[in-house]
Amino acid sequence: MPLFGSKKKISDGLEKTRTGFFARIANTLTGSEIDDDLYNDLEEQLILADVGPESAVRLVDELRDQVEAQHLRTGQQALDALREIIRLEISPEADMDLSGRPAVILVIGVNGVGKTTSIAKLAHFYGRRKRVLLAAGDTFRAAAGEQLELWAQRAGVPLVKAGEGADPAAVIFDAVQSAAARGYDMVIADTAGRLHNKKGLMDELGKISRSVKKAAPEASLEVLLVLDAITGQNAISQAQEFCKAAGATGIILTKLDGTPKGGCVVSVKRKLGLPIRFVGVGEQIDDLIPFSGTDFAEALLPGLPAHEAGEGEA
Ligand SMILES: Nc1nc2c(ncn2[C@@H]2O[C@H](COP(=O)(O)OP(=O)(O)OP(=O)(O)O)[C@@H](O)[C@H]2O)c(=O)[nH]1
Ligand SMILES: [Mg+2]
Repeated sequence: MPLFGSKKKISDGLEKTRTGFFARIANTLTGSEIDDDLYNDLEEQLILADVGPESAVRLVDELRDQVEAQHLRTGQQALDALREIIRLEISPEADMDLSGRPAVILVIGVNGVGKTTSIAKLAHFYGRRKRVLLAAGDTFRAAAGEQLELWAQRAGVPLVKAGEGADPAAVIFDAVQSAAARGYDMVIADTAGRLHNKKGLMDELGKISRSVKKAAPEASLEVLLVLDAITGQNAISQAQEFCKAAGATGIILTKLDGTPKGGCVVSVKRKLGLPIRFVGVGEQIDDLIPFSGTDFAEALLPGLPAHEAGEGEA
């Protein structure tokens, strides 16, 4: 069955992952008897797909339990069970908090992971339904403001910007205050790239978060940490420190189109204790997908008809 809309976008964005390591996982399951060799192969392949060793062991243990408890006999049944295990593993427990007036989304992360591009995509995504204002909180890197200004124009969304070297907390304060006064629904704020071990820069993120509440007591705040899927498990290990220091509430996983090892999707939530909210699958303004556990589990390990259709392409 051909896929349409966002399902097609997910499937295309995950193409390298799906037709690479996860296709092998699906083939291993559907082509073998369920025995110890199969579980060992599966664990190895999950690790190769960058699911991470701990998650790989846990997924395989869980699968083994379910196969026994439910008396599953065929590889196809085991595949369906694994898809469901992955779905539960990655699904967010609740939606993002966008209840405030305005709803503020602060975007943070290390250098070059795709923060500014993701903000442009978020502006495009929310701008169709809400009144969105952007805040150019990266006052550190030369030309960062101009880069965001260009994206803001493309997304058709206004921008609050100050000169290079301005205090980012002040820029974001102004944006939130002006959004509240002018009836905007949402403020999406950029920040300069930083490493978690630079204490001064990490403290600055705390100051920015506090400035949001000061600017508008009715504001809600989501702090989305951007991770680059190409660096996969390494990015997740580094992010553990980052999350603690910066009070992140969710993850944007970018560049999933650029890696066959998209398995890190599976371990982000458990390892960081934070749900993935959006996934980047390209450099264009509409290459951002709101994260759904069901859709991603299905895209990684398609059910039988899509899988058979997919085999011809691989
Ligand atoms: N293929 C692909 N490229 C992406 C994606 N997201 C961002 N990029 C590219 O990654 C590069 C860096 O993106 P930026 O948005 O400037 O990253 P940043 O985190 O704001 O960088 P700094 O502000 O320098 O810290 C650009 O070339 C983007 O086009 C994605 O989902 N897929
Ligand atoms: Mg940037």
